[in-house]
Amino acid sequence: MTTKRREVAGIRPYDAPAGGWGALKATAVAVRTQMDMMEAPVTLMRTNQPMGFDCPGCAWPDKEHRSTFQFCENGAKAVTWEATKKRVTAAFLAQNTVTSLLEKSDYELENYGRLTQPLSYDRATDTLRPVSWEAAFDRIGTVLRGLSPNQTEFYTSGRASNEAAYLFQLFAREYGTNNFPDCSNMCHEATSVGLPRSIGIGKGTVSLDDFDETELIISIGHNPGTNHPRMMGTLHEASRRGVPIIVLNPLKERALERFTDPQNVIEMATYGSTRIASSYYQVKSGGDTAALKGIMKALLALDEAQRGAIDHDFIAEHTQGFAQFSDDLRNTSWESIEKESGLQRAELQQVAAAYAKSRATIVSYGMGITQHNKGTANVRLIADLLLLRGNFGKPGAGICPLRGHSNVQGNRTVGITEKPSSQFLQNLQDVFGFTPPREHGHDSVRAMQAMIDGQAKALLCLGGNFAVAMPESERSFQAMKQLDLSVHVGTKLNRSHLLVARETFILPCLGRTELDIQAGERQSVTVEDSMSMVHASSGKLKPASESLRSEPAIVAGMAMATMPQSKVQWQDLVSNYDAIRDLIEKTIPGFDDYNKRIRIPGGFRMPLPPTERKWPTETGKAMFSVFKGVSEDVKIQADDVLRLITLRSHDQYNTTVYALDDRYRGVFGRRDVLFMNDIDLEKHGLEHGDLVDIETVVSDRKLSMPGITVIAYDIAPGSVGAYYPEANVLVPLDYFDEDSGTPSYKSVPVRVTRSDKQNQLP
Ligand SMILES: Nc1nc2c(c(=O)[nH]1)N[C@H]1C(S)=C(S)[C@@H](COP(=O)(O)OP(=O)(O)OC[C@H]3O[C@@H](n4cnc5c(=O)[nH]c(N)nc54)[C@H](O)[C@@H]3O)O[C@H]1N2
Ligand SMILES: Nc1nc2c(c(=O)[nH]1)N[C@H]1C(S)=C(S)[C@@H](COP(=O)(O)OP(=O)(O)OC[C@H]3O[C@@H](n4cnc5c(=O)[nH]c(N)nc54)[C@H](O)[C@@H]3O)O[C@H]1N2
Ligand SMILES: [Mo]
Repeated sequence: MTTKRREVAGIRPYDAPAGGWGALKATAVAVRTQMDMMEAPVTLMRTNQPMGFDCPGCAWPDKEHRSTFQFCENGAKAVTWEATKKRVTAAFLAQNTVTSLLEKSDYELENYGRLTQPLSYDRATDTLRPVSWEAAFDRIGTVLRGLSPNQTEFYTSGRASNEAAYLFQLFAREYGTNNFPDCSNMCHEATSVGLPRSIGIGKGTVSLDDFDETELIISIGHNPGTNHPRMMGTLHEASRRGVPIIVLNPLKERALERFTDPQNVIEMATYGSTRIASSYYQVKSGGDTAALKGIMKALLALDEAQRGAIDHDFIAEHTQGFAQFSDDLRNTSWESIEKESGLQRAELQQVAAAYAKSRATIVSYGMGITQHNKGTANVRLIADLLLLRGNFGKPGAGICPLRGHSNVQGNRTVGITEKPSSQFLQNLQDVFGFTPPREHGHDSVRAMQAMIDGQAKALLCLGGNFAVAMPESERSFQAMKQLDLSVHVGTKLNRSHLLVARETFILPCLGRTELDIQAGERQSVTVEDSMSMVHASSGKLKPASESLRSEPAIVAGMAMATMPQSKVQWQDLVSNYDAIRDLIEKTIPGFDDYNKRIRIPGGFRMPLPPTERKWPTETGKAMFSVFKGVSEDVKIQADDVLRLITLRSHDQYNTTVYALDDRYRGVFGRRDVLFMNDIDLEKHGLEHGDLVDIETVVSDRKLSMPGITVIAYDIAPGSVGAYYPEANVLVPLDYFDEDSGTPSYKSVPVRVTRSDKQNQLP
């Protein structure tokens, strides 16, 4: 970038490495603005410790939960945000109508602090008013009994514990529905659907030890410096061992370039840093399908030239479908691969050559792979790549999906799914004596469509911010208001709570960090991390208010009020969570000696057959996939159509915005920007700092976002980026992966034009 750019407010390059002193400073600010200084150090030290709570930040594991406190800036933000001193009081709510609160930003809403008592919406005054727990439960029960079960949607956000999630699915299934929209449907559903088809189980296969032994890491479509910060320690270590790290990502992400480990005294003292990516390929948004096919095509060519680039013995013994798979690769042209991926043949050949040399490879991936309308196919292509060299069931190798919410994987394991297996339903029937519904239910997109069509009448949310997380805000916000009943179990106020239905209840719960006493005993819950480790989590802080209840207690309260004749002993389960775990053990495989094993520090690992080269697929073999062609289904392709990526900033947790900076990308105090490559700026006749309008290219309706400041950024040409959740107004609800139902949040076809508002700039 040689040309001198105009100054744009809040935009300045951040030249420092990720981590380091910048991260320490940011942590201090988070603590100062949210927490009591006396409590903060103790609370932070308890994160991910044997007798402490599991970090609500991300699902990256810890070495046996025994390590000394691992510093993590964004983990600290997640903890301090929950352990804040700020409170939403009845007096505050009496003074602020729901209509006026809806004018506030997502950041302001949560920043009012913790919810302190159950609330119900009062239409006459347009305010949220305190209500007793019993009155709330009674009314929820009465409304639900008046509906047919399939008119109710049971939404889960992946922070809920195994115990709360298990009770939630039990409630819904005894009530009579499999409608389980779930944050996973917007996140790693492509993994949950794609991997079972390839290797027989929808989970990652690596452990932290594998990172110690790996010879190559390929990182595709995830941003660990922000979203899985504890992974940075692992990558840092690997890089220092000389392990090549190949990155495929349209954006230059600072943490994937270089990182200073705050635990490393020398690096900190000398202002040093470690390079992370050994090579960085800026694939186009949605271009991974083509890139992966290109790498594998090159690998086959290498093998033809000199046998040994692929593992023929492994393929013969353990897989099926190789012939069709390799035929398809041979028939895919380099021209189409280069065009769609935005990468050169020679670059993809380099990746193939590095891969052919490595005896143990890990591929890690995140939302850059799954949130596309070919997300499931993308995941399967990654599995294919690993199968080609037998990178399952050996040390240092495997697939590593980076999960989202800290217990999203556990929620799935304990039965939050709209497509339950018949065996699981039978187990419920045998143990509880009620007949669960067999027909499949709604995922997130289908639930929202049912709400828009008026088929769904009630929505119960175990956490989360459903309407804001979903695509097409205009329609999803309206759908919330059409409901007869919405119920939100949450810790902080958010927009979904305020998009009130005919009747709305907000039920405040204990957070992870807080002490949970039932029948006089301290309780712990359990969670499963990205590497299938299940362990206990137990908070110690004094609850934010005396009126809070635990998530299991709230779910049980609603269930008892809805089903007075229930066959489940809800009260006993709430009195002692061991009793919930006993039921999980009885109905779900892999939880043998559950209560015993979670009392061992570090917990235990769920079964992962592919790590022993066992493949619980229909054929008993690992399956290659065939992806015809190279591209996503883009309804409208034209020269001036760009692909929009919706992104998280460094200062946010999903719809929770902690602050307005995105330090590593050089954006400060604002979120109303569009990242664009210099080449595209020039093509569009735009300059860094111009005001633009974005419009989604859909045929039948207008989705637009006016008045955004376009800024020059090192992003693949043809791709642009804007922040989630603001940009959800642009994501079409009906543009999703058919296999997994995941919205295409990372490849929305858009046009960008100079804004009329430009003239109004000062
Ligand atoms: N601090 C913090 N931690 C979090 C979260 C948070 O919001 N804040 N969210 C949690 C949740 S629920 C989740 S799911 C995870 C999300 O963690 P990530 O998977 O890291 O999610 P995103 O921020 O959406 O970033 C996606 C990355 O993919 C790249 N990308 C976008 N499109 C493409 C593409 O087409 N191809 C490729 N190869 N790359 C692409 C983007 O440039 C970006 O670097 O993090 C979890 N942890
Ligand atoms: N455009 C676009 N949209 C996306 C994405 C994207 O990349 N781009 N990513 C998608 C992804 S990966 C995900 S996972 C979804 C996230 O969707 P959700 O999981 O629905 O959203 P969150 O923002 O994580 O939910 C925040 C709320 O959870 C509540 N909460 C926090 N802690 C607790 C707790 O301990 N218990 C309870 N009961 N409630 C709690 C608080 O009230 C808070 O306001 O968004 C999706 N939407
Ligand atoms: Mo997620």
